[in-house]
Parts: sequence; C-alpha cells; structure tokens
Amino acid sequence: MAKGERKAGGKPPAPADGAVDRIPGGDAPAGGFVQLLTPDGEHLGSVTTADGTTYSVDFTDEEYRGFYRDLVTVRRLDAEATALQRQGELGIWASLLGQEAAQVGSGRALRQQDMAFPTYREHGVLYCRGIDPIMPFGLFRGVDQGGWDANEHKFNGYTIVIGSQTLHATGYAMGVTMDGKTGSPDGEAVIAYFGDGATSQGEVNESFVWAGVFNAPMVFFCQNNQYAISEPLERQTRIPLYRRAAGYGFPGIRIDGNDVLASYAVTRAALDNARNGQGPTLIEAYTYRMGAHTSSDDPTRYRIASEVESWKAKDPIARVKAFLAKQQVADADFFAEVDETARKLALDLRERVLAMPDPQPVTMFDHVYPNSSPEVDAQRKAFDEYHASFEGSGH
Ligand SMILES: Cc1ncc(C[n+]2csc(CCOP(=O)(O)OP(=O)(O)O)c2C)c(N)n1
Repeated sequence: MAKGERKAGGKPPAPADGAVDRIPGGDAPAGGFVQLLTPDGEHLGSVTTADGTTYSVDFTDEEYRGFYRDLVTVRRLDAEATALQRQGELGIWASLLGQEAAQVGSGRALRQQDMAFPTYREHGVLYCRGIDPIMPFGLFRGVDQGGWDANEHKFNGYTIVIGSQTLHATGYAMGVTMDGKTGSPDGEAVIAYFGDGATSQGEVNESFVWAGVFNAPMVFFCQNNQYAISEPLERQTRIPLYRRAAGYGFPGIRIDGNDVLASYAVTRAALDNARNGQGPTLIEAYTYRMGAHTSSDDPTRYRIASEVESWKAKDPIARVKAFLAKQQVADADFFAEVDETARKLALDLRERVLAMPDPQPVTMFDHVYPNSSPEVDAQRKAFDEYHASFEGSGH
C-alpha cells in the first residue's frame, strides 16, 4: 500500500487540530469544546473560543435550580416511558437518557417566537416548549398519529425519516425571511435537531447548502450521541462534525453536550446571530446515548460496558446537583422535593397513558391530509366495508 493511502474500512486518522478548536477548559475530546460547567460541578464563568467569541451565563439561584428541576423531570418522565414500554403499554420508545443537558439547554435558549424541528428523541425540548408531555405518547402507543399544533407551540411534529426535518426547517426559515419576520432582535429564528447519523444523509447536506447560500435564520443542532443505532461515529465522518460547517460557509462549534449551561449559552448566541441576519450556525453537542437506541435495540451487542461507565462520570444532572450543593443554593429538602414532584408527574403521565382509548381502526385515515381527498375517502370506505365483514368487528 502506498504511503498515505488508507486501508479500506480502517480506523480514521485523528483529526488535525485547527486553531479554532483550541478552547480552554474541560476534558475535551479531540477538537475541544465549549464547556461552562465541569463534570465536578465547577462553574467556569466564561469561555473564549480561539476566534475571540466569549460565552458566559450568569443566572439567578432560582434559575440554576430551574435547570436542575427541568433535567430531573425530563429524565424521570423518560424513565417512566421506558418502563411503560417494557410493560407492553407502548409499542416502542426512543429514550433521551444522557442527552438531557443538550436538550434542556437548547430548549430553554429558544425564545417564544422561535420555531423548532425535532426528531423522535427531543422529549426534553418538547417539555421546554410547554407542551403537555403526554402529547407524543399516542404515537408511541399506536393509538393516534401523535400530534400537536405545531404553530401554537412553535414545535413541529416528531420526524422519524432521518434528516428530513432539516430540509423542512430550512424551507421554513427561508419563508420566515421572505415574510419579513426576522432580521431584528425580536425576529424569529429556527432550530433543527438531528443526530450524528443524520449528517450522512443527503437531505442534511442539502439543507446546509441552502441555509448557507440563502443566509437562512437558523441553527443546526446536532446531538452527537456517538451512535446511529449500532453505527459508531467513525463510520459517519473523518473530521469532527462541527467542522463540516466551514465547507458550507457558516460557523460550526462544538459544545460539551452534557453541560446544560454551555448548551444554553451557545444556542442562545447562535439563535440571536441567526435572527440578526448573520445566517446559520452548526452546533455539535458532544454527548452520549446512555440507553438503547430505542426499546427495540440491544446496545450490548455493539458497544463495551467500560465506554458506558466512562460517560457515567460526565452525567449531565450530577454536575448541576454538585454545583448547586457547592454554592449552597440548594439543600437536601430541595433535591427531595424535585424528585417527589417529578415522581408525581410521571405517575400522572402513566395513568393518562393507560387511559388512552383504543381507536377504531378506520380512524387511521383521519388527518392524512388537512382536507378530505377522494382517494383517501375511497380507501376509508373500502377498509370500513372490509372491516365490517368480520364477525364481532363491532360494526
Ligand atoms: C431515511 C431513514 N433511513 C433509515 C432510518 C432508520 N433509522 C432510524 S433511527 C436511525 C439512526 C439515526 O441515528 P442518528 O441520526 O445518530 O440519531 P439518534 O437516533 O442517535 O438520535 C436509522 C438509520 C430512518 N428512520 N429513516
């Protein structure tokens, strides 16, 4: 093999360090990342990237406690959903375990007028948008199409076709510009969520081209949780994902995805840049999927226990708890009350999920289009007649 030639399927070389990557603070993986709260709960105050941008947060004690409450709540609700699936009450569940900080930080950074486009895993962002956590459960239980009013909540429907929502978001963001709804501090910005695996999809790369060329007011928020089901990151890319942005002509930045403060600060700044006419940013939230891809997956078949253990030490919630305790702005009573409140919410969620009525099968034809269509009407009629032909069908 000639010098410099790469063995097909071999491990990619370590990425070369560029100046923009050298960011102080934290146990950075190759390439560095923005971190404001260390795994030990040390608040770094501010961090300046090599390009001179400074990120900082300065919340009130109440606000810091609020972040903790959000993180604990979304983890508890997620655990309840996993339990419900295991008990046969949900067909499938895509857990957010380990990704709470990326989601709560970015979700709280959204201003009310901003629009978000999720995948199927953004339960934490959904919660931050003020949507009743029950809303996606009809989809996962298979009793409705799982929807909410996207315009009312500024949160689009869950999207399972990998990467497609980045195109929807880009088109929407271009529309926001055409409608004159952005370009000022009060303007609208758009965020698209996707995973590391999605970055290999044509749609995501196409959306990068369009958003870059048309200076769309948007943020691409990639939760790099290291795996696309069983495919590890090194099968998706030869360079750190955030560096892809340079090829499309807009900034890319990597954050510690397990740090809720970094997630908040960088997303808030990127959204504000977008709404102020400075175009898109790609944020790579470097995190880890602590659970299975979905409840249909067994991760022990493709990743080793020691890797999972090493990420436990970077837990997104433990560091906020350590910070609050060190600052003496939260005591044991507070932590117990947060746990108890989250437990009650989870219990309420469980009861409401179990009470969801089973639909008549024919209702699957509802909401295919906003208005009736002759084709769907004909299919509904044929299905109804077929279903009625069975004894005991209830017709
Ligand atoms: C277009 C398309 N291809 C394949 C799938 C099957 N699929 C579901 S999830 C997934 C992996 C996605 O990985 P990633 O983008 O990293 O997101 P994560 O699930 O890790 O959050 C795949 C391939 C799909 N849903 N859509």
